Amino acid sequence: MKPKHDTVCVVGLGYVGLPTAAILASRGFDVLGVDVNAETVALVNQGKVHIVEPDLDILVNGAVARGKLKAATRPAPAGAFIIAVPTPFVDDHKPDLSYLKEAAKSIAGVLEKGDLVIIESTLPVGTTEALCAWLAKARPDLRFPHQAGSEADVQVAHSPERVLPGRVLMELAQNDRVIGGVSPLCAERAEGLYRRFVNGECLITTACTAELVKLAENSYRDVNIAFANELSLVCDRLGLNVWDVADLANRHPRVDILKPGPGVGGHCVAVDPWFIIDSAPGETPLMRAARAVNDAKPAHVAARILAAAAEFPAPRIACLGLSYKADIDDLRESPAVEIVRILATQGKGDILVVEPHVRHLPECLETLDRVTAVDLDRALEAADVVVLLVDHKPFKAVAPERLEGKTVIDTRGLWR
Ligand code: SAJ
Repeated sequence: MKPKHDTVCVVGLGYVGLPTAAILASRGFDVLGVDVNAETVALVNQGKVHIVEPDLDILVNGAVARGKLKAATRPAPAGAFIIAVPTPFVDDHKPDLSYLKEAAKSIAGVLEKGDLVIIESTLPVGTTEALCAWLAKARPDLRFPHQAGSEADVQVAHSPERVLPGRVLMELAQNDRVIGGVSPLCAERAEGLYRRFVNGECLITTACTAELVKLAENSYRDVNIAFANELSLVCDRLGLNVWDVADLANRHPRVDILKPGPGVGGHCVAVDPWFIIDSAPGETPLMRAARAVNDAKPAHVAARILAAAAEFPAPRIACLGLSYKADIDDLRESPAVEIVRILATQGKGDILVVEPHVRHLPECLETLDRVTAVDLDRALEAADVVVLLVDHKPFKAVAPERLEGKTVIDTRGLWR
């Protein structure tokens, strides 16, 4: 066994925690990955992965085979703890910190003087200090940095993950890291750990600033996508092609309009603005409006499809793609799923869904009898209306002749 400072316990083996655990193991740390899901733990211990991410399977397999990565459902003593659990919101858009509280509870019992705790989960401002207070309550025998500053026994920092699904391993190493310490010493300790695998710059700040930086990044993207989506509504109203408008406007040296689409999905860009809005409701009309524009887009697209389908007595509508963005298998909060659901519950005819990255329709669609999963050839052959919902690679290759005579609604500008 290595000295304790070379052991890391990663709590949460999702699309951030598992790659982080595997990279740490590949850089010589002894890593214990912890997850509440016993199936995930069993898979990782067999050297397998439960998420689709390029090269992750090879890295995990190698780390497990060399005995550098193990998984368990409970944490064990380690020099550093990295928390990467979900922080979603509850129904009224309030942050749900229950997974983080559970993670804190689970590590509190094994914490020792000299340890380092880092949260990578996205957090409302003030949560890293709140975590210090939860840990201090559970462990009155230890001093924490929100009270003891540099005299603390345990150092606590926030270093938000910023990796893009589909490019996680590359971005984990190459992206710059924002590291916010509850005290300067906390940040210094955390930086020492990240330096072992980050080739980008480590940017040191306070925990609260790091929290808002991460939220600002995803909110910035949400607001800018909302602008593109609003422009697409304007173009629909005026009978213009939004991609032509955006492309030409983007030839201006200081304009960079993002891509309009069927809406904003995934668990990050559509969620994080709410953490800012919740903490400063009176100051955030723009972010709130952006959320409303992006959330309304699937219903707008569905209405367009329903109007097009109404031209046919028994329309066959091919819907290409279900994931929340291109070339991944993640259906979480996907606008494409919502659009298919609206078509199946409000329209008529058959809906033929093509999603090359998943084996089964999600439960919310599987139970609807007018929805069938088919392959691309069958959908294109049968369809009266072809709707492009996700710009997956195989859809890019569709020859224009195959769309001739059909009504085409391209929400991603792939076939223009
Ligand atoms: N989208 C558009 N138009 C665009 C760009 C995206 O409609 O021009 C849509 C996508 O189709 C998708 C949604 O927005 O439905 C979000 O996709 P995304 O690629 O913008 O972002 P995510 O959610 O996959 O990952 C984001 C990233 N954040 C930023 O780019 C600022 C990533 O770096 C973060 O690590 C991740 O959130 C996270 O975990 O917070």
